[in-house]
Amino acid sequence: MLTIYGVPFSVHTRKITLTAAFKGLDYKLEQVFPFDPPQQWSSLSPTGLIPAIKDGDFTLADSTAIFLYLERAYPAQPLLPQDNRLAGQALFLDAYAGGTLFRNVVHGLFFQKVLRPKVRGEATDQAVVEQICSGIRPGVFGYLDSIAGGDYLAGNSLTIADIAVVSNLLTYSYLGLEIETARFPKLAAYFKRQIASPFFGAAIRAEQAAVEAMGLDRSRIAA
Ligand SMILES: N[C@@H](CCC(=O)N[C@@H](CS)C(=O)NCC(=O)O)C(=O)O
Repeated sequence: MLTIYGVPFSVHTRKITLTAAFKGLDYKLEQVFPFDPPQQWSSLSPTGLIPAIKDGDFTLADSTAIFLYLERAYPAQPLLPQDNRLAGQALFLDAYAGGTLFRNVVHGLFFQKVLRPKVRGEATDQAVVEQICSGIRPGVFGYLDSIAGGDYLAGNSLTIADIAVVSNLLTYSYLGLEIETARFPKLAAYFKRQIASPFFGAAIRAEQAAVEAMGLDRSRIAA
């Protein structure tokens, strides 16, 4: 059985639990908080970050490396399009989700609104929240809005691009923050459609207990 190490509300762990679920893989999620890792964690994850996996005697870290491994090891139910150009676009959007949407927007907001008050016992720095929301977020959401007109982000079926972007937007929503319909109409509608789908709906229900235990806000997610 595949073991995935991480926490359910982590953007990158969710990318892998969703990939495994889409492929119908039998997996268990073993809880690892990157701020309080188990002994020998660095042998599984050299960066110290989550997620990592164990598949038989094989271990691997980094959500994109893990995704590409799973895509090749379990090719049924593909999440990368056959078409070379669409596959390239899907991988670009996965990189954009991890390198720009997460790194520049969601990570900082999660750190300020959840990790500082709930884990570190420090106050949220509202100036940083404001700078991310008003200074950085509009450009990132604006780009995503410009490409979010269809049912899916790369081609005509669900790909890793949708999983990576929706995973970020879910964690963003758990911060009690909105994707404003008037400002980002296509992105807001795309996200609403995705989370209403049976696939994402099941994932949202599966993580509900962990999300509530962390004191996150589910009010923007109608599961
Ligand atoms: N490139 C890595 C990024 C993973 C990552 O940033 N994970 C976050 C949780 S979503 C983490 O471990 N954060 C802890 C930290 O920043 O120390 C991947 O795709 O797996």
